[in-house]
Amino acid sequence: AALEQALKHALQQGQLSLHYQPQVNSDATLSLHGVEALMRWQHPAWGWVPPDRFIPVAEESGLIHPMTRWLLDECCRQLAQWRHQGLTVPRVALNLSARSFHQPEFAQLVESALRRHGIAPGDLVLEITESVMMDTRSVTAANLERLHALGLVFSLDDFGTGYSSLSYLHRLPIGELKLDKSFVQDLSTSPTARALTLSVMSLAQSLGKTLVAEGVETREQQDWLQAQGRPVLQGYLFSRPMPATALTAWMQGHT
Ligand code: G
Ligand code: G
Ligand code: NA
Repeated sequence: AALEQALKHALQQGQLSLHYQPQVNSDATLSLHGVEALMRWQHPAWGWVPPDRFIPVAEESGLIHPMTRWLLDECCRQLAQWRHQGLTVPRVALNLSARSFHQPEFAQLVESALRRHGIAPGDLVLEITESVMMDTRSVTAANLERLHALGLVFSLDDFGTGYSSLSYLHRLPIGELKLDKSFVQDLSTSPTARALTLSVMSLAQSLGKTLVAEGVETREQQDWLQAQGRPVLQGYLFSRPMPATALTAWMQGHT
């Protein structure tokens, strides 16, 4: 309850911010594919509170709804600002809670954030988990359909760790799979991790979906992944998540 009160206050007082982590293409220059927005909370007394602690509290209390409205608006505002500054950030991916899809007005919220900042639907990627895919509620299906029809891209996060029922991959409008970072981290030590990574890469390719490999920390992991295909790469090897202002400098140093 203390955390919930503090979080409510944090939202009102502007203690929440977004950090952005680059995602790079498997091309010669490792060109920028996009960035993932990750929520950060700096409490005046407690310091940084990790999202793994405050997101569950936000979900249980319903605070996730105003937080998600803020997240959508902030991502669109930042993307518009980068473009105004002449910075080529092709797209911003953001993490959504399954609960957002239970709100009948959710698709409209996304649409109005895009319109407010003049952002094209295809420039926003919505990262969702399998729990959204497995959700049989009609309100969830309606939101997914409406957002897909608008032109938003869905990315299936933590792929390989959940139920991985493959049937929804052709039933639902998923444009991208994000291979869970646990697989990448075990590549050098686990033949099973290598075999699973290969099958997910081949699955993505045959279904015509983008594959993002997360948690790439070493050159060996990068080289192995690129020897198998052309995944989008994300991880500390390229950059940690950073404030929007730092991305400008990172992009100058990167190219
Ligand atoms: O950034 P970090 O690795 O600490 O994030 C930990 C977890 O919190 C990740 O699983 C990530 O998906 C989740 N997370 C980070 N930012 C957001 C957000 O804006 N919304 C939601 N729903 N989850 C987030
Ligand atoms: O579950 P989700 O995919 O949203 O998790 C993203 C989280 O992973 C972010 O909080 C980010 O800080 C973290 N992350 C990003 N790159 C790396 C990495 O290379 N190694 C590790 N261990 N974590 C990473
Ligand atoms: Na994510």
